[in-house]
Amino acid sequence: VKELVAHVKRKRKRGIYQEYEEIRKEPPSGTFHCSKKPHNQMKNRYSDVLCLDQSRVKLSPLDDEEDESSDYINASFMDGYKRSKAYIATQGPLPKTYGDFWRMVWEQMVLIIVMTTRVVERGRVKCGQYWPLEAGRAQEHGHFLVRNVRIEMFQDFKLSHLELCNSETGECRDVAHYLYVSWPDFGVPKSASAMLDFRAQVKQHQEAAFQAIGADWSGSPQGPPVVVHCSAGIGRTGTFCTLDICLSRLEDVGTVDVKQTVRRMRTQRAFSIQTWDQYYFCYTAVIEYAQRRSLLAPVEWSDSDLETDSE
Ligand code: PTR
Ligand code: PTR
Repeated sequence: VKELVAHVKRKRKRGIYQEYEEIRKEPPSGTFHCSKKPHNQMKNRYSDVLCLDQSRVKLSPLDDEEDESSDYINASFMDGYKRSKAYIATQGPLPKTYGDFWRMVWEQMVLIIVMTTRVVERGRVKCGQYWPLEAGRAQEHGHFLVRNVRIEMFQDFKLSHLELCNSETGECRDVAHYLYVSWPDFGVPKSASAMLDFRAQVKQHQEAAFQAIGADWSGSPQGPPVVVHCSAGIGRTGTFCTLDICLSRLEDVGTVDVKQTVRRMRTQRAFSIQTWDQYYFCYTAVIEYAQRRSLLAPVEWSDSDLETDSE
């Protein structure tokens, strides 16, 4: 971590900006054929945010369906720290993809959904209301019934305990829905503190949930992926997952590599991390975390460290 601080100080904001620009210039490492199929275009929230064929999440094709693209959803598997397919990064569901979204959650045995956008921001719709907002309410999507059992309010997030029932099989499962509300509409949080608390809460929940289903959490934990989404599923989603990966590695072996983490992530979910300040935030959040855990003495930042356009 000390090296990380030295790296940030040496490069200053501008150097980190250049590091991000390098990553951004690299061409996507794969094709987007499936996302571009005429049948599928309307299933993408943004025409310029497509998913790579190699890592896309495939839905089981619907039986009585003339639509040969019924296996498509704009969602990508992403590896975590020492864990393949730790996350599914996806866009905020559209009304016409609510059924597909819940089908994916069911098929992939998802237990936790992390949402890092609000439904409406600055008067613009960023994501559909694909789950029942109030406790006691239910919504039907295809052959799934989603019921909001109970809500817990926290300062920066809201946890809805959902019950997902499959009317074809009669089975029901509990799914936790974490809605993070404190991400500013533009840019990134000034302090990472709220985000770090949020991540800790999700992680704790995940460990408990995995234990409950008998997954081996120690060593190289396996278990169902966590669904993470924002509006497009690349900016804030990529930032959250990068931070989660970097902190897991820091906890395990005491090192961090933001650049490689983001480059690797981009081979699974193209365009992950959308702005350079999201990228810079990953660095400062790791440093804040290390200080909190007393892995690092308080860092003295001089103004010149934080200048954007010094040479
Ligand atoms: N996609 C935009 C661009 O390429 O310029 C940048 C952008 C990034 C837009 C993030 C919006 C973003 O976040 P939000 O979902 O909060 O509007
Ligand atoms: N076409 C959109 C834009 O350029 O604004 C794509 C986009 C939207 C990209 C939102 C990123 C966005 O942010 P996030 O992934 O955090 O929802």
